[in-house]
Amino acid sequence: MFSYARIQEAVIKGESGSLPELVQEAFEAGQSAKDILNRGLIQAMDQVGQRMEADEMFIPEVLLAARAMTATLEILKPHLAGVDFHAAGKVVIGTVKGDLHDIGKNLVAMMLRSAGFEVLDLGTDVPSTRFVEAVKEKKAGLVCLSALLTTTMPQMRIILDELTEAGLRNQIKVLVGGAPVNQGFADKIGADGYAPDAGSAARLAKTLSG
Ligand code: B1M
Repeated sequence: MFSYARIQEAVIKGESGSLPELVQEAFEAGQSAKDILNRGLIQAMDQVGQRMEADEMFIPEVLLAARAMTATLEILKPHLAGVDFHAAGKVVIGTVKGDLHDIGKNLVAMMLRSAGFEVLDLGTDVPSTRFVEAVKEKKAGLVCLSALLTTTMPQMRIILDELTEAGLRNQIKVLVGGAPVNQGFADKIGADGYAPDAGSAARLAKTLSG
């Protein structure tokens, strides 16, 4: 028997195997792909984000949920023609120059995608000039910067300065994160926001893009 609660539960528990059948049941019950996306998958990932913030879900479980969400999206994609899937906005994300850590950044990118953002992931060790170019090319509204080393955190200020020099700063919101980063540092360098984890990053991104 179809229910959105069941789809949400399957995504949250990372039950990739049961999702094709649940999606099929939803279609047979007359639900549209758009509804399955918004009322099933995206709401489930919102809950994942909240549970992560509350320390009720941890990285391996979040990765499983994100994988289940991605696999289900593949099933829905052919039925989603015409749906503005990236309605939340465009985001450029990367780990700053000199820094090769990408597990947290990948998690943030996944949560942003799940929240409906179109995400351009520049990878790791990304020079400041590349962030500026990407914002211009992509006409992004948001940049998310990740740093895991105290020695690479200063890159974030350099990127903010270069966005200002390029005349882009007033068109774009900048979010920062990563283990050594905190709200005080974000305030000091003039970032628009700081998020301690991927769930709150996606939530803050939505608020700032709102
Ligand atoms: Co490195 N490393 N590492 N490392 N490494 C740390 C970060 C370290 C704390 C370990 C330690 O000494 N205790 C330490 C940094 C010390 C410091 O500067 N304060 C360290 C060091 C020193 C180094 C090297 C210099 C070691 C060496 O070679 N001597 C070297 C540097 C290489 C380089 O980057 N140039 C190095 C290398 C590596 C590996 C390559 C081996 C590997 C990275 C593999 C990879 O990422 N593909 C690695 C790893 C795995 C770690 C630890 C163990 C784990 C990091 C991780 O993935 N955590 C780490 C110690 C630790 O944190 N316990 C450590 C899990 C991940 C989910 O968390 O990335 O914090 P995190 O992301 C979180 C939040 O921070 C937030 O969301 C995520 C969770 O939801 N978040 C954001 C992250 N980015 C965000 C962006 C946002 C918002 C939120 O945008 C808005």
